[in-house]
Amino acid sequence: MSTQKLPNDFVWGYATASYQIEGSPDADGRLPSIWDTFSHTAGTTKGGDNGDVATDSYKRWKENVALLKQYGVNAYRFSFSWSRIIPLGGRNDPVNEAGIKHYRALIEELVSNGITPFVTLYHWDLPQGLQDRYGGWLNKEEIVQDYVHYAKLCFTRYGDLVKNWITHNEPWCVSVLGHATGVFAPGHKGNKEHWIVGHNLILAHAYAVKLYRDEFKASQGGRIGITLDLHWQEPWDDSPANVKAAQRGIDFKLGRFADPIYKGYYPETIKSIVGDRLPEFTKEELVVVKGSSDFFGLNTYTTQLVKEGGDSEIQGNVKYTFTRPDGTQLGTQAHVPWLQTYAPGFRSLLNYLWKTYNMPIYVTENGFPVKDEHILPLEQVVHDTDRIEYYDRYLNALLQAATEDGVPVKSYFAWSLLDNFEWADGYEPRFGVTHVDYKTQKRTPKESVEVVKRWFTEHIASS
Ligand code: GBH
Repeated sequence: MSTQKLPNDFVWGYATASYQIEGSPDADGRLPSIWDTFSHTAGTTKGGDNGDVATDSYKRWKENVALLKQYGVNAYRFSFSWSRIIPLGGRNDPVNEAGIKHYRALIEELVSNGITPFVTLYHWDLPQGLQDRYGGWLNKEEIVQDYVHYAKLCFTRYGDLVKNWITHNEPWCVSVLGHATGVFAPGHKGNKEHWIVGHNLILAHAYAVKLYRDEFKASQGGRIGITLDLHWQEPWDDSPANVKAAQRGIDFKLGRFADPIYKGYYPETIKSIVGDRLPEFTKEELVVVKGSSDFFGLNTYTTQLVKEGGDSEIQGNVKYTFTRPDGTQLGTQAHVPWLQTYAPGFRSLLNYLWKTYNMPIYVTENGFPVKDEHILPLEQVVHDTDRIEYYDRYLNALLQAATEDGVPVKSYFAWSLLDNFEWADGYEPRFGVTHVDYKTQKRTPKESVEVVKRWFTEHIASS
């Protein structure tokens, strides 16, 4: 095991998102988001689950900060519910002081406990008002202005204390799951809308960053960027066709956002397949888009083996599997079908991002839901061996990337602080390092808490 250490300013903690933990959908003037509407529509989520109560964290936020403190973190990543701050969402709609006050109190409590807040402005819960008014992310002229206005309000009200901003969480999910496969809100299907939505998400991000840099950065001294998601894509074997397929798979999942933002253009592989369904940036827009992130925010959970073929344009006409050519599985199976533990892929991904985009990397999510944890008795739940194995391996892969490969990794946020509402999968998968009893809201730390805490105590340099 490597004896080298992460630098003493290394950022680590846990991540959450507003709709997944808060509950209290009607409290203090909040109006619905598209996730309230979607999860209340029959057939959209497992068991008909919704975020009405979740982990009750709108009320129990102090308890959450106390847990973070107990867990030894130096940072916490969470998101704002836009419709608590501007209930209808738009630039001419009323601002809700009660909503603003809630996040102000949370931020102050974090800071006074020595925990650095990392705020995500948009983790998928668009105000329903904007979806109804003009189609939400589909309407470029409107959504870019409304998003920038919302961002400006947040910089103004919180920027004295918040120095780390994330514009969007995983625009791929908003685009593809929200507007192509339809498994996430607002539940649209098709092969055209998601390219428009992705394009508009990039623009909204870029104009919010421009505003921050023009009007706030000098006085507030913070940083701002976007978080993208990728399962590392490893060719199934070394045949040239599969090697090429893996790169195309990465382009369709990550490059469609990362290349415009960090390099200033869409990948050729996408242009050649999607043709004129892919919107173009104007010259003026490109100036704003290119270089519009101070860092590379990364959410990653697993690795996929990639084969050429298949007719899914959304995934770049490649096929995915966890089964190696010799018939073995890639790693330990999680409760969700899309996740197996494979830490070497994490190390490869960190190297790929550094080599391709040359930006400091903030890992903003990484975590593991233990198989069948929702039906195990609590004494077994807390003994979360597969999660411990996962964190141990992924953290050591991160350390190797940072120390042996020289990749500038700046943060690690484990997903998640608490078991929570796992979107279309409802409450069944449990990603938390803290067990939540949804009947009583009692929190119980799982053993992984101590393992992660000890790991960081031992692997961050003391000065
Ligand atoms: C993250 O998404 C989210 O940011 C977070 O809110 C979530 O709770 C966490 O991961 C755990 O899932 O692609 O149709 O097979 C990670 C990306 C998107 C991967 C949804 C799994 C499953 C649906 N995830 N995807 S599908």
